[in-house]
Amino acid sequence: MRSRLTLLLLACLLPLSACDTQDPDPNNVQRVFITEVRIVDAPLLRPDGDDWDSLGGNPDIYVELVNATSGNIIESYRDENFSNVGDNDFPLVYDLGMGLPEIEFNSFNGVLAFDMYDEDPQLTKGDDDYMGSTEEFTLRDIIDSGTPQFVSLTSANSDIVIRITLDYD
Ligand SMILES: [Ca+2]
Ligand SMILES: [Ca+2]
Ligand SMILES: [Ca+2]
Repeated sequence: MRSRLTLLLLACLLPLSACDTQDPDPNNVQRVFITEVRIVDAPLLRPDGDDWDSLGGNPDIYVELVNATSGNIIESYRDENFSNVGDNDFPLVYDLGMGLPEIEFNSFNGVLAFDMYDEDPQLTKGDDDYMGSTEEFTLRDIIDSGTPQFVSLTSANSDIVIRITLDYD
């Protein structure tokens, strides 16, 4: 009886420890979580040198994770923008799981990117100023590169830098 129980316990524990490994096998990833979105840098002036806001000055920054192929928004932080961002405010950190949910994926081939906006106090998102986008990426490429904990994404002219923190299951 006792040995049967031990076996049963072992059978339960083994899959758990497999899920908990620090260095997951890229061939065996079932789910990917983005647990932090960290805006390391952003353009604080428009490309022509003007302020993003005519009255308020500094930008009220938020990002959206989008499917770059379809344009569909996967996650928007418009309501959690960082207002009147100055040079000393970086990094701007969304610590997901602490009030905002982690972003979970179970398919990895979608082409993704972060779009950045300056939130403006009108009614619709179309009134916000588009500030730029990071490079496009796929979770498949990230997994195949060795399941890194951190990935830095930059815009073509490098004025946007976003670091994401990843967890694998
Ligand atoms: Ca504006
Ligand atoms: Ca502002
Ligand atoms: Ca604004």
